[in-house]
Amino acid sequence: MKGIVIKSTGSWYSVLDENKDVLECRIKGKFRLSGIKSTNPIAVGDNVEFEMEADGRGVINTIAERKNYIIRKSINLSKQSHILAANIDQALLIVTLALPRTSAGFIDRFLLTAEAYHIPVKIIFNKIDLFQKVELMEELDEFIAIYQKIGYECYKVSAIKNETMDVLKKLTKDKTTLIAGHSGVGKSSIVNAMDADLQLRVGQLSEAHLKGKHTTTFAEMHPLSYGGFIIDTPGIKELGLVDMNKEEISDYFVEMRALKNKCKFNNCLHLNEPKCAVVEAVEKGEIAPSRYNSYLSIMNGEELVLPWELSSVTGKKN
Ligand SMILES: Nc1nc2c(ncn2[C@@H]2O[C@H](COP(=O)(O)OP(=O)(O)OP(=O)(O)O)[C@@H](O)[C@H]2O)c(=O)[nH]1
Ligand SMILES: [Mg+2]
Ligand SMILES: [Zn+2]
Repeated sequence: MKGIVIKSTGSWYSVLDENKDVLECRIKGKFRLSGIKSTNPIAVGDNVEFEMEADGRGVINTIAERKNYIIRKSINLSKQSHILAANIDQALLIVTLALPRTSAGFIDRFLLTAEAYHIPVKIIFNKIDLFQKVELMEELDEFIAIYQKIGYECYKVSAIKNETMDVLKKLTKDKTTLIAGHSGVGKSSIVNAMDADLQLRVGQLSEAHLKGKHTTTFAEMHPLSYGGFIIDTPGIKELGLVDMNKEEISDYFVEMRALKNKCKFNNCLHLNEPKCAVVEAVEKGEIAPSRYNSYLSIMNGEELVLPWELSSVTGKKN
């Protein structure tokens, strides 16, 4: 029998089979994945094969090859990673300029990582109901213009305005979508508003810290009533670092990559080199200063702070 893992609780996995029944399964023997040391061999999003046992529970015996996965790196010395989810088609990066305000630096770091692993990202600006003032809306539109100009689709939504959810339903239908973003930006609220059949826990914003509490604690995949799956990930809790060469970084800033061949030196790092097309574009206002600043801070080795690392490396059963 075949199915897809929609929840993992350590030793048991909930598997949605081809008849849309959810079965509890465990793993037979040991699964080892090449390349990574992981605390969990199977994650939500994994396509698996299993057999039913006499007690009505299943035993997973095969994991299909993954097209990608995200892992959360451990922060202790064990070097073990935790696979959060596999086989992701796209990410919706939920951000807001209301509380807790998302920084351009965070968005740019997320986009960089997603570009590196070829996961398409759409940016969702939530909580627009809080933007009554014209100045705030203008600020929001200026912010959005930066990302639209370089090719990222942006949408303005509010989890409490149902009419703004229609576009998200279209975007997510029949796809496996990772819902990403800081704690408290409204990921779970948006998912609940997109599909009335889902009722994820929504946290209260803690006024004292102006940061959300971490209401969602582990990744879980939710089948959408209109087709497709949503993976609601926890907000930032542990921080994962992405290893990337300095030479590579501008390849994942799409507007810089486009200018690469116009720099005088083909190994130009777009810092102080003469006749650098990227620096010229920044001076002419063609590249947004905030984007270039994010680039500089990453080049300066300032932490590439992301809640997880995306990976396109295939994990296989030995
Ligand atoms: N005014 C307003 N409040 C919102 C909106 N979306 C979410 N909220 C509120 O923001 C708070 C956090 O929402 P959640 O949906 O729990 O946020 P989350 O991103 O899932 O947070 P974590 O699970 O901790 O990562 C809750 O108090 C929501 O009611 C919105 O569009 N407008
Ligand atoms: Mg949540
Ligand atoms: Zn250059």
